[in-house]
Amino acid sequence: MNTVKDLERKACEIRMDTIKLVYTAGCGHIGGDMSETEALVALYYKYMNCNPDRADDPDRDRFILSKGHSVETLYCILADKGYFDREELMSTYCRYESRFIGHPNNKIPGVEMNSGSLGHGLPVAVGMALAGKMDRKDYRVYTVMGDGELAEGSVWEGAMAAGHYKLDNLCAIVDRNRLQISGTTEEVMSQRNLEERFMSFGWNVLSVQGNHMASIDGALAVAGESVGRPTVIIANTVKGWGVSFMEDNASWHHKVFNGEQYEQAMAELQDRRAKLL
Ligand SMILES: Cc1ncc(C[n+]2csc(CCOP(=O)(O)OP(=O)(O)O)c2C)c(N)n1
Ligand SMILES: [Mg+2]
Repeated sequence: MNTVKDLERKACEIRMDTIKLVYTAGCGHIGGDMSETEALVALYYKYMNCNPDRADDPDRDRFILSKGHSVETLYCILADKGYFDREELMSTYCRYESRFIGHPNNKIPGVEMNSGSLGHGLPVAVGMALAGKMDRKDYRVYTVMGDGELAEGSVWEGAMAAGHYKLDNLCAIVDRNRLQISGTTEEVMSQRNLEERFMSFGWNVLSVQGNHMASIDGALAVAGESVGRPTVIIANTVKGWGVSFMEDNASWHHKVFNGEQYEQAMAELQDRRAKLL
């Protein structure tokens, strides 16, 4: 799956699966799921060397969803790729005794790290990338962080270490949707001069429209060419992207659809998908 149109179609299908999952389970972090979809789809369907038949392959590329609350998109992708049964996910997600809890669980094939407590994905990704260098392995490490998450001090320790060790096998993506749990990042903890801050730690910095597949695709290709510097892609996104009434609305950080909203969301995405055929 290499063309931008194929990836756009896949992103639309993953959004529909994610919405169905959240509606069926009655819980989930749907706003951040929608903003990160292009990045995760481009990674899993084009860039990452990973295979469900060899989920523990030492040479696999690694992905850490540092903003672990938006796990529904990741689970829908892993199910679609065959890491586990889609029906098990759909029927048990967030239910009592299910292995599919509401955040990434590393007992699930394909999940590298438990996350949900924000601020830990980048430091662990740095460790994995450094280990890859020390072991002379060719694998790459990717992580997706939220912009609210950047308020955690551990993110900046990780950023400093990645620059120091010249980890060009590391690519971090910031889901820059400008909202966090209870309002705008500007109100809660402003994130000004993000590009300059990463640059000052020795990173290769790319800033793109994060819900535009061709832009994310291009940035990931450029990240793969970086020599001697880790890459950060500031993905300027819209929280809730793809469903009109959810877009750029903080109240959809962690809200569940009623029946009417569910039907409308699915209808909008079906329309979009039809245009992509
Ligand atoms: C250490 C920590 N503090 C607080 C929370 C509660 N929390 C869950 S999601 C969230 C907002 C995250 O916002 P952002 O990183 O921007 O994610 P997105 O907008 O992509 O959903 C917060 C504060 C948490 N999970 N971990
Ligand atoms: Mg955010």
